[in-house]
Amino acid sequence: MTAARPRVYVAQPLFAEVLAPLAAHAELAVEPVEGRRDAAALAAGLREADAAIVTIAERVDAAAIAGAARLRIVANVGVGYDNLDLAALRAAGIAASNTPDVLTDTVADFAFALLLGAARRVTEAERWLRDGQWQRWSFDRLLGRDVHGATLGILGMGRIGQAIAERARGFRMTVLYHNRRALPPALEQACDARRVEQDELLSRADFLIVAVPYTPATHHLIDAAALARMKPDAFLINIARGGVVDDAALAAALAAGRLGGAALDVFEGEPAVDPGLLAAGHVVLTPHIASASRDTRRAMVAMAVANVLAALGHGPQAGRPPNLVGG
Ligand code: 8YV
Repeated sequence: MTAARPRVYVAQPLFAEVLAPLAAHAELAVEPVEGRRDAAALAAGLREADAAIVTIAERVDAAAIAGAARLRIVANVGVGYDNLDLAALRAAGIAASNTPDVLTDTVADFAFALLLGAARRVTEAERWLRDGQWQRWSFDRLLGRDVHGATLGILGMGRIGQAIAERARGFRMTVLYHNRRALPPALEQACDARRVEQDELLSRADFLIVAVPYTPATHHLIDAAALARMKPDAFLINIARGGVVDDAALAAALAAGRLGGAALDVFEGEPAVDPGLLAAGHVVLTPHIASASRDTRRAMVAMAVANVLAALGHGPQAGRPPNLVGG
């Protein structure tokens, strides 16, 4: 008698050709339609599964895995994994993995796209042009802020923060950062960045990029008090997670003219966006696409596939999924 093939639940219709290697070893149950799974749909998908691939759109908590007796691994497609309840997974003996490194450069590129877009008012200028408002040329219209030579503050100096610092060199920016721990001196020198306390970072940055993971400790790290410490013409860029920035406080600060502008790829309660942010001027808003390049999104799925294959006992890392998180 041959053993039943394991079943892999994939919570979103991810690139079929990248998922294909799984089919040699497992039955694939891929959700056919994109979208946010409600708790019942997710629990139903996980119940029969030996492994699962999920995205930020799925919240994998104790209720979601309550009936998942065979589940061995939840492979998250994303470097951030605040959508996974690691304690619940650990208690149930289920491993969890993420997709570090493959997206670092793509996300750092996008952080600069947001920074430049906000500083030079790119999206605002395009809206103005498309609205048919360009009737005559004017010397002082849509004046932006210079990026070259400005002071860049990076809050969170992990891999992505360091890749952002590397890019800032080309703009001859002064780079300050804050991280719980200082980088080793050689790395700090390579990044040409200097560690300062958080308050100094807030008060000195012309452009502040938020690049910390979302945890209970970083919830509303940028709140009304933090925003009040920033220069009145500074720009805030959030590529981390909604929830690290208090969006309502940011909207209020922008409405009161207490910041130069903002650029946000992530939002509290996304895909909903605070109406105050939608209404604010000098703001660039994008729908959580910092890692969304053609190659990187595929590489992220391939990494999740490798983690699942390893958890199911296949491939060079059989039994040792390479990107486990949560101890
Ligand atoms: C992904 C991200 O879009 O990696 C992350 O943490 O936020 C993004 O790269 C998201 O995780 C998709 O699931």
